[in-house]
Amino acid sequence: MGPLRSAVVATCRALAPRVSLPTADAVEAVASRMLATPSLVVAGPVSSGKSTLVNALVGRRVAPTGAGECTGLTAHYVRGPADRLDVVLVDGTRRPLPLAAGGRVPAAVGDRLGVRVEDVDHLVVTLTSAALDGLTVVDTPGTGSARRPDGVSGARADAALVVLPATAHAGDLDVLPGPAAHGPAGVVAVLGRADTVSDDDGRELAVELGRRLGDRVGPITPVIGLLAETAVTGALRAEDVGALRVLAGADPAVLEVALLDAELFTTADLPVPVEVRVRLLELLDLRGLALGLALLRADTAAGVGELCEVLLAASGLATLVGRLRDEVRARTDLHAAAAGVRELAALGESLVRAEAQEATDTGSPGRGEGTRVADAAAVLARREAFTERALLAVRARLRAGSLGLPAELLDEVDRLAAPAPPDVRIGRAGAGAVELAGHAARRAAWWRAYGSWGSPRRIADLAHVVHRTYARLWRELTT
Ligand SMILES: Nc1nc2c(ncn2[C@@H]2O[C@H](COP(=O)(O)OP(=O)(O)OP(=O)(O)O)[C@@H](O)[C@H]2O)c(=O)[nH]1
Ligand SMILES: [Mg+2]
Repeated sequence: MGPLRSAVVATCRALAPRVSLPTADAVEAVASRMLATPSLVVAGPVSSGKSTLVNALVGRRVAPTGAGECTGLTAHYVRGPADRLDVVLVDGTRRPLPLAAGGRVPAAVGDRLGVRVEDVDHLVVTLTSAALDGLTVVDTPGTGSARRPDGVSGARADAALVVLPATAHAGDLDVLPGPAAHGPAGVVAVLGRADTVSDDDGRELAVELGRRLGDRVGPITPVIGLLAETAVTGALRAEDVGALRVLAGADPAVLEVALLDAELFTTADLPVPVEVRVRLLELLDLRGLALGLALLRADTAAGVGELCEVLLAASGLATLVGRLRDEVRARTDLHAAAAGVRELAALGESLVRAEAQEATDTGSPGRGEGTRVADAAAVLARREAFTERALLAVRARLRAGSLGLPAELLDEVDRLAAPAPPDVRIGRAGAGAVELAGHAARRAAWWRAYGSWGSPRRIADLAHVVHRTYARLWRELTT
């Protein structure tokens, strides 16, 4: 757990013995949420490739994937001592259910348990997979799916991975769970199934998609979830590579045409049985096939390991995991702690109101615990590191275009809020500490002045946050 969440927990622990039991319970609940493993919700339109990416991220082919609406229930993938599946019903009870063949989540969970699907709230899939260490991954039904339960958009999440098709539009982002409401931080967006939408690596398309979505989700990177899943889950077998090797030796003219289309590939005159071709398509699709054939033509001795390396490199999974680590894990402490502070503040406020009402009704003064909770929240919120959170909120508002700041200042705030080392954030990459400190001090002074020129309140607030961030960086660089 990071330092900010620790601070929130410490405050809660100090507060609990000094308030009434029900309030202590509410305060404890805030603390226990700080201790929870951060969760990443994977969201996006139907069939965008969410579950396939979930499998790649957890390193196992466990989430059901397929054409058409496939994921009907939200599923939480968590780390545990043994593989198991639990069905959590709407009434909160949990029922264990065996995983299906190959360790996959079975279809028609409701039928198997003898309950109606409406009575199922979500699934909890516990896996021994080390990839889930410190991160719970939540797969959701596609947005716009008739089967998507109402609860999904309200799901608690520390971060979201949005998997979008090339045809996505801004409306597809409205249904984002949790963090989207707080702006781009904590949201990583990708163009899924990038192999099916373009012949190149999909980068240009992703940039164009980002432009169309109007910056609400930050940069969009292309991923080929299918190739990542095949490469990391051990799905590819030696006989698959053997079949590819046979294909690699087939008539190049026939192959060239066959690789244009899945149906052509299964019907073409090729020296490999049709059912094997179907399996290869499921594992690799046309792009993966082309990559595999190119590898085996260049190196006939290449095996499963070499092919998986090629597939993984083409999939973009490493870039995605890197972004998730940077943007999500680095921010998690801040987001979760800021949420905790907000919860404490809201609790304090509602207690203050209730006590005031009670005082009017009964004439007796309240216990004053509302003020105690609210004060504790305020002390936490003033802590230095929470300015970072404020900075992210400012950046989110700027990106939404509601402040009308000149472009170069917008860029400056954007850079300052990025999860990067101080020299990059200050805009002097590679500079020494003395130069950096000097620049931070100048920008701190500039922003303070900018905020006090009788500027409107919203600009003054923003300038204050930027000023404090520079001041803190300056202090870090000079001590
Ligand atoms: N070619 C290709 N196919 C993919 C890729 N990712 C997923 N698919 C296929 O696309 C179909 C849908 O993938 P899923 O992962 O089930 O998509 P989803 O977003 O979870 O779908 P829903 O749960 O129904 O909303 C499946 O047939 C996958 O095999 C990819 O990167 N490339
Ligand atoms: Mg799915």
